[in-house]
Amino acid sequence: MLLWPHFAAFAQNLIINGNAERPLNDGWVIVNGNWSQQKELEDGFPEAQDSNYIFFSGFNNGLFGVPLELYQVVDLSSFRSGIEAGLQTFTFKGYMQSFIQNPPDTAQIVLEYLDANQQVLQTIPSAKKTVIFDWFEYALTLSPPPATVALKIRLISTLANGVSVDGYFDNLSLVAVPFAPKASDIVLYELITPNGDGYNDTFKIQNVDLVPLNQLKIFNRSGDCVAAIENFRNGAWTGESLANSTYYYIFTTANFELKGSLVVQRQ
Ligand SMILES: [Ca+2]
Ligand SMILES: [Ca+2]
Ligand SMILES: [Ca+2]
Repeated sequence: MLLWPHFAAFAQNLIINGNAERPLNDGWVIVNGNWSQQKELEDGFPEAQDSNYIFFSGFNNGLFGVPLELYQVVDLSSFRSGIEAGLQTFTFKGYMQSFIQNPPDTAQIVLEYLDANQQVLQTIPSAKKTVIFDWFEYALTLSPPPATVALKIRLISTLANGVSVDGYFDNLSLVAVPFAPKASDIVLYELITPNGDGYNDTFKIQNVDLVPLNQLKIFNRSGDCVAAIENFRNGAWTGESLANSTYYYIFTTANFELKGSLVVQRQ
């Protein structure tokens, strides 16, 4: 009997300490500036968007126009099979505000997709916001390029006025959007030539990692089941003791079933 996966019904925020309610060395890295938790409503600071604290890059008199940066790298490797298949999306949301000055200091969020070598695959910068009196909600849906294994979230505050750098941030979240793989996302190869030459030596199912709980059954022309594999993975199965012939498969997942033919050809 097969047990099918149950997707979590709640949306988990993948960002550590995304609301500045804990010290910023919990989850965040300071590039430059005096970033800290700022308690809301003290000394003219705004009300927090979430709970009691906001991200504040500090007092930096004279650093006009110098971007001060705080960042966090979120590991997305556990979503890799869905990202590689182009099916996994994420929702990002964050809030920005500036102090009531004219001109106001700026707040900007820059997102970067990183590959396994920490190289930047794509950069998504927000506008440099100067919203005062209220929080600006910055929200977008992310579709990472296939090689993505991490997302770098950069908070950048730049001084335009006064002695403190007042681009504020609060309540940042990154949530994976659940998806159910469809039959069209899965492709079964139709030929095995198990002779060790490196070509088609094992049976392959494209995107099989999207459906880790599955069942593969192989039948001969008489309809006898000659092989049954629970939770098939690529790379191992060479057709075992099957003689040269055409066979038929039924590949079963939680949501669909695929049927087709399979040729085993040993030279
Ligand atoms: Ca907060
Ligand atoms: Ca200022
Ligand atoms: Ca071969």
